[in-house]
Amino acid sequence: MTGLTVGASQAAWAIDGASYVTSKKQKASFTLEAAGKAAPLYASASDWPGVLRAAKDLQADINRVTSVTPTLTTDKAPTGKEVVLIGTIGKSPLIDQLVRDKKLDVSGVAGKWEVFVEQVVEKPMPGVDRALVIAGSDKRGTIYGIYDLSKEMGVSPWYWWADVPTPTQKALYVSAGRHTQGEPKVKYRGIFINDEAPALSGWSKEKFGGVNSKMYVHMFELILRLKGNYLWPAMWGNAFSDDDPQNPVLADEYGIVMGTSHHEPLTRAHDEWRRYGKGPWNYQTNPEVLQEFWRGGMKRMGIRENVVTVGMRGDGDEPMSEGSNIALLEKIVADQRKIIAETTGKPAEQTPQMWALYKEVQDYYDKGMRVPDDVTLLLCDDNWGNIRKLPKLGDKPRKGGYGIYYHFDYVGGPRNYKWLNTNPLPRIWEQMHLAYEYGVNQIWIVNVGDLKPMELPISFFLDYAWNPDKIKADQVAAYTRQWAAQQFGEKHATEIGDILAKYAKYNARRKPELLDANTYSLATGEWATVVAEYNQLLARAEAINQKLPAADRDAYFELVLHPMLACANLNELYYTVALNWEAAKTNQANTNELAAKAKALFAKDAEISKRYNAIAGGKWNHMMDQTHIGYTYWQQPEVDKMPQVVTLPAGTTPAPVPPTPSQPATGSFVSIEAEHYTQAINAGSVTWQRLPDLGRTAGAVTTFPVTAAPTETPGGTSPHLEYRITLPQAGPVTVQAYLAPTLNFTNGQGLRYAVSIDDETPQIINLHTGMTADNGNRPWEKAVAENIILKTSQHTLSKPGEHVLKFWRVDPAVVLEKLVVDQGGLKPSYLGPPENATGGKSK
Ligand code: REL
Repeated sequence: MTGLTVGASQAAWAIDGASYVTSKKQKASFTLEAAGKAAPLYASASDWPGVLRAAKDLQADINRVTSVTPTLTTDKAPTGKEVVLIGTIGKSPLIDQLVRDKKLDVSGVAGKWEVFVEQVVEKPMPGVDRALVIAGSDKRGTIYGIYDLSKEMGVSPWYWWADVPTPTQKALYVSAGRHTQGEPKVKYRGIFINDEAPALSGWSKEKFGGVNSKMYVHMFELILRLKGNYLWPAMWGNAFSDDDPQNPVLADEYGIVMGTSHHEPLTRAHDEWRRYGKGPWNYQTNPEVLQEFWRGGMKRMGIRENVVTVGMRGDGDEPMSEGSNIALLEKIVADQRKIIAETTGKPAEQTPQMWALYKEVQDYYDKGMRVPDDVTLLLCDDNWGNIRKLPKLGDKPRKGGYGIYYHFDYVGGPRNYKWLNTNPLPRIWEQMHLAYEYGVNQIWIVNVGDLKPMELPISFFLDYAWNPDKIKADQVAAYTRQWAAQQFGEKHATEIGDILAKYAKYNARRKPELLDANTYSLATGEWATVVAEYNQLLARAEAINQKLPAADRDAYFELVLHPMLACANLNELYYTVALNWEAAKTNQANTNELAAKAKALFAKDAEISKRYNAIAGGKWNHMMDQTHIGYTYWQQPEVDKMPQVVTLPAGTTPAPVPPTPSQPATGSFVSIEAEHYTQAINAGSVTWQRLPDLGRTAGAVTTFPVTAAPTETPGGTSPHLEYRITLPQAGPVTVQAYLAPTLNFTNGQGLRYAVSIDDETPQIINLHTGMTADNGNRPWEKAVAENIILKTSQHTLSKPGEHVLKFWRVDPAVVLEKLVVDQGGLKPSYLGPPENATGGKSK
């Protein structure tokens, strides 16, 4: 990297300010390294082992950037012109002395949760001219301070997990002054490694001999570099504390708060019950054995940091039996808390706990089940990234507060999605913004599958959790660009950012596991367009690959090129199968050629996965072992299966190949992207807000604040959007509204909007009529599979020509993506017709 400011191009999130690390000396800046000499590092031996360990990472990181390794001492404070002093307030005598001497300003730091400050201090003590002090309010505060410096120096948090090379510098300076990011807004911010077979399990077994501490230390380090603090470990045949006793010890030493998943109470992995459990997993019939089992978990936990799961589901994450009732469940929690109190020797409320309202457990809550106030209520999404429930505004605050359990990966209905990233950041932003605004700030945890290839959404989730106020709806693209810059430098950051955003957007139209030849419409040319879009992305990704230095290529393949290759190929495969079927209907001459092409694309898919597994000298072997072709129901196929193609028998008289169809751009319908409104009418505090790039085709529109009361009687000057449209005839029309699959998170009557044309009375439409987020509920399954809620209303036009379509706000959090007004003749398609009007505004 050639820029003068190291961090400006490297910092993960520097939109609001330049980096404090530069490669050029500035007035009163601190010299971390120059002319082959690095400032010595010091941390007190009495500090947390996790701080001392992270200080060693800083030592290694400085070497990564400058090829110079600074000394690191922990016994006597270093002397010299310039030194780096690292320590935790209350644990490092040296830091405490600096505070007493009023050399270090710890206002807003001391006594807080996970706060760090980095300050250049003149004459901190005799014999030292200037120090860079990295101080933390607590263990993780100091560790985050260390890793923040590393990140600003240009070391990506993903340097190991995605092989991101570190740009080298001749010198490193830290600008004068005080640098801090304050307290995180969300207390526990973490990931859940889940559904980890075959990919992560196979990889970890080959590289580390199992899902053990040799692997986990890399994960702990990554989480801390991303300023996360919380982990639910892998549990598919894996049991974190039982498999390797070093796992929990090292997690605690590193500074990771451990948990177990929503259905694994009192720190006991599900697989431990399979290994050691006696009798049924049933509290009614087997309470003593279960209590003993759980007691063992709590004893093993000791004083290590944990958020303890309470409650109970059926064995293996199944619903409890019909007969289970709320009284029994409340008793289970009460008994679990007795065990917690007994084993910790402290009142139960002094141990952080959470109760997850996952699937049917939420029904228990809705029917009145309660847990003590200090237990965090972990609210959940529907496993498809749509939040099911949020606290009611104005409810009495709970001591344990609320959390969210979110998914980037899932095993279950209507279909597993475990392969590649299908989670566009704008929607994650919108849903987690909603959660935050409704007061969910105790726990944010996300199911990330095998961890790879979810690098970008993981970074975003944890960065956003740190401070949701810092990333606005219209800054999500800038975040992605900045992330791309962190991994690959400034030069191609805009292009790479856009490619990353687009590929997740396209994949979210329909998860790859749900794709088949019938997904998109052949007749309208939709299939051809979708494939062309993927192929354009791939061409852009390939072009950048050619321009990148060889050292960047592994990281680039893992993060950018592989998903592009794989998804473009997969879509082309199904498209080719669709063409083959169509050709076979009329014995077209190209039928067999298309069948052969489809087979070649299927073979290429396996090649692409193989290439991933071989990247970086085989470092990620097995990470791309996940099957993804040939699903017939929710569960994955054992092996990828070639979709059926038709070949014409020899001797068939071939028919000519007809021209490729395309959708007519005009007709007796109008299709408008929601963000292309003519006019937005705001009222009071309620304003219309664009959500750029959210949705299947363009961006979306919603109203803010998301906590504002409903507009019960829309009309007149109440908040609405106007779209000027022109239609050739008078008479009946259907208005189709394409809406993001937001759920009825208020658990009220359902979210509503209203729609009218010209001076009609607005018709109120409920998004959630007949929809509950349950497997087997058809409207919900359709909405998540198609990633859209499509609602229609009937209207009558009094005259041909120009009209004003009005989309009225009723409830908050309704996210509109697209409107289609149809007078008849609209051909069916998956995404709806492409835009053919702009609502009267020039595009
Ligand atoms: O995605 C989920 O939340 C659940 O399906 C998992 O937590 C579940 O426990 C599964 O991995 C196996 O038990």
